[in-house]
Amino acid sequence: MLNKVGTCALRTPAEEKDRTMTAPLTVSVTGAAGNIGYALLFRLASGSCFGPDQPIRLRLLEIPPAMGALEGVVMELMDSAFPLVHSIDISDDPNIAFEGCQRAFLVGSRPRTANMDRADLIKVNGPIFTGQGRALNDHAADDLRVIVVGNPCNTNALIAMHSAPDVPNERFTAMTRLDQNRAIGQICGKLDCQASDVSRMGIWGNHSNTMFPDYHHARVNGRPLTDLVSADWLAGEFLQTVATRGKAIINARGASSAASAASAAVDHMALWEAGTAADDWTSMAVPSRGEYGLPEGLIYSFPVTVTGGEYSIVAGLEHSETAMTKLRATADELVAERNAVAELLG
Ligand code: NAX
Repeated sequence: MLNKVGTCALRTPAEEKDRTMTAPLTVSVTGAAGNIGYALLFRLASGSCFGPDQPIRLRLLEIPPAMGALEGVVMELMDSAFPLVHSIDISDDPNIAFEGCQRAFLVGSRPRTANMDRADLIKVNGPIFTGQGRALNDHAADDLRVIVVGNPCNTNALIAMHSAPDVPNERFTAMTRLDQNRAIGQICGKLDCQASDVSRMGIWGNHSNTMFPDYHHARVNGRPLTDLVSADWLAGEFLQTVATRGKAIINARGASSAASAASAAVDHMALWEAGTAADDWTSMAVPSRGEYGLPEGLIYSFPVTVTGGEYSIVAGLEHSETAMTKLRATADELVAERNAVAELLG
């Protein structure tokens, strides 16, 4: 059922004229009443992702028990009077929430509960992404771009991609930018530098503790990171901290990462839109085609550059045998996840 909650129209005539010059972008967010949704929606509405001149239409999806909470979130969005928010629609039907969708943030999924392992999580969440993939296939706009945040995000993106045969595969991506940002944060803490000093911090593989934050190619103010900190710290505490950061946040906060996850989703989509800086990369889990001798047909995180809204996997990087072993191990985990959902991949 479509529940049209509201359209903001708090503009001066001059603002209204400007607004009509840039067509609104239709942005769908699933799991919109959840923790990440609560942080993400206000960043999208304020222009952090698509820029200060880009109006948006928000189309928000939730499951029926969360529709009441979602109405509360929408009230707060309206109460924020964001000039860029053209309209807000909410629904519990993906066919409606993805109508005309140009940018999709697939955040909603079932959280892992006690006694549930990763394989169980994959099985309960898989069907959500077949349904949403089909709905995107049938109702989204031609210029659709998708980021999957809901875990296990790589494999959920793979399922959605397979369920949307009319959408080009490369439009389906999953989020590993949070892992990249976590790695950058650790480097800043160690070297007492700024995030903007760190470049080329690529994440490889699965968004799980098998992913590999590739410190060998990272730079700080143009210098190799490996020249600035010890190999022991990089191979030990650094990798361990990045891999277990989500758990550390749950232990400290009593709740999982939300604002940082929303911020990473904004970074992912904003860079896909605006492009990466000349000498920098961003990490995105994207369809693999056998790059670096890794298996084809996974949603695998690589460092990418982006120009004109198109991303390209960074080619020609050299990896040590130890690093290659890690790249293959995280690919093996993704292959196992793919095998576990084989019946959903048509
Ligand atoms: P919450 O449980 O707070 O919110 C999830 C929301 O999704 C709920 O409101 C729920 O009603 C909704 N939902 C469930 N099934 C749905 C469906 N079929 N359609 C639409 N909505 C549905 O979780 P939150 O903290 O917001 O996390 C969301 C997801 O992000 C989880 O799967 C989580 O594991 C994942 N994460 C992914 C990260 C990444 O880096 N890729 C990091 C952060 C986070 O752990």
